[in-house]
Amino acid sequence: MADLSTKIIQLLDSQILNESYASNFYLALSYWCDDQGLKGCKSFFLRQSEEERIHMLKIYEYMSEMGVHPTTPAIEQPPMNYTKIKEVFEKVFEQERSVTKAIHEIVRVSTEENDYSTLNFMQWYISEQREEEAVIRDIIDKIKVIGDGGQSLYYIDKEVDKLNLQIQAAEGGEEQA
Ligand code: OFO
Repeated sequence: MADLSTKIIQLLDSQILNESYASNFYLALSYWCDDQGLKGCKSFFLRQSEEERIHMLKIYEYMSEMGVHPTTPAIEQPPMNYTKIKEVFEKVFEQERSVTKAIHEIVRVSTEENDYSTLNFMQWYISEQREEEAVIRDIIDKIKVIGDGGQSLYYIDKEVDKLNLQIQAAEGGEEQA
């Protein structure tokens, strides 16, 4: 017997789709960056793609623990072509904002339904989204300062690669803790 309401099941299924789409979207961006010679950005999006897959799997596990069979969704093809790196990060920001909105909706409905398990489960996603949005906002701010034409791309890629190292170091620290 399921311990979740029909409405919450629908929202979690749809969140599985959001996370899967995000994973594919970042995978596509990773190889767009590869094509542009932006190796730092490529690694950034590849790691992000893997993280989104983990976010998706966490929802599968939660639903399963609650006695629900999650729906594996069909995923729409993400856009493949961009003109500028700034456009890429702006699209990423838009994407993250829409995921944040979807997460807040799950929190709103679980509060309304007194579904404390889902409310508790979603707390991790709230912090994760806040951190992701802050990272992307920071990159967009840097691009605004550096510019995104010609040689600026080299410096943008270097900045994103610095960020890769910081994230890697922070994740290493988390694993050891
Ligand atoms: Fe799943 O963390 Fe963003 O979308």
